[in-house]
Amino acid sequence: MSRRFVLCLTLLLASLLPGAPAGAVVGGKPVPPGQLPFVANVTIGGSFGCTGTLVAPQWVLTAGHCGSLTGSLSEGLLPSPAPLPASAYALTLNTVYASGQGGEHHTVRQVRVDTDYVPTNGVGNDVTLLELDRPSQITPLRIVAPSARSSWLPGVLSTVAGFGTTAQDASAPPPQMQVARVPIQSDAYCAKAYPGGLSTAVDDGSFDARTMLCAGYPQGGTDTCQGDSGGPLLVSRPGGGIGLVAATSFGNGCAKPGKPGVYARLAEGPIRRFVQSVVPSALAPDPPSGRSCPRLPERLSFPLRLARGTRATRVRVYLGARLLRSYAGAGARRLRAVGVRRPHHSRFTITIRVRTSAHRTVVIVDRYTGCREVRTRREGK
Ligand code: 4AZ
Repeated sequence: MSRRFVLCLTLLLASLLPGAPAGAVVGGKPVPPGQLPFVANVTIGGSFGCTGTLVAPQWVLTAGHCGSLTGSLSEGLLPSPAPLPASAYALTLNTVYASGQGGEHHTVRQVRVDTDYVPTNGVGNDVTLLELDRPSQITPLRIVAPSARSSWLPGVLSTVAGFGTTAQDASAPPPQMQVARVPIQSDAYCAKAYPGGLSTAVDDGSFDARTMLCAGYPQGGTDTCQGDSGGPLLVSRPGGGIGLVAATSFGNGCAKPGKPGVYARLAEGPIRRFVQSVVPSALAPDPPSGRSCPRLPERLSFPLRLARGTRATRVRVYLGARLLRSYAGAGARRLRAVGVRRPHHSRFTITIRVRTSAHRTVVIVDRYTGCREVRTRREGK
């Protein structure tokens, strides 16, 4: 479906009808064997270090401070894109056990730290891509498409996982990968929690919404912790399945009240562009292409771009005459399009009814899959 169509639908949105209002990990639980096979246990210099995610057959994404030769501001060091030697790494996929038992073992061929992982960006741009010695047999987990933005808005309950410690003062990580669920918080909340300057050692670090998001309960209790760095923050995708949205980055301690975990924002902004430049296949396409349309009468939908916080459940949409003709044929006379959002669902189902002298045409548009289907029925039978 054309972008212009979506744009026009959105721009020509004539009325918004107000509808119904509208621990690795601390506080988590062990991941059952066989689950989250794409989560990597990354060891650096032979000792437990970081977590990562397989984002392409031969690439694991981890934190910038897990790849930078010069370390991070949070350690009182100066971040830089100068990488640690590839030979320092070993990593394991497809096992929940820290021992690596039963897993797929890899060495690393190349280390690519985000080119903007520099002191002027504070603790931001905290991403490294590790090229593996050979392609993995595991299905990678890709970074979600920007059009799926509704899946990582504040309030969404995300899933975090990693091989890190289950308490802030733990001396060693647990024997099994941990998983927990934490709500994504608003940028304003995150900025208030991390108002500081450049160094987390001094003042908690400062939140930069361009390259970070944060997640956690206001009362604390559940969080990522030391060794989880680089590991995934996952959400359910609107089209089904799970997607990678962010990577564990830093925090003031672990699971403290008012100190949410901070995550590198992968799915949009500067970090997305960095990943695109090195491993384009790590990004889910926007919208997914090459899929055939679901069979009618399945309901299709697409997300309308509405101002944040809008709680509309019904929108009325008008199309210009030219677009109308292009969708419904030369005889199209009248059009009504109504989008309906079910409560707590982020997507709108758009159904467009067109009357011609002899036909009633229903156009169903799905922004997410790029599908467009037209059904025409003769009036009067
Ligand atoms: C770390 O040191 C670390 N509570 C990771 C995440 C958090 C704190 C520390 C967030 O790897």
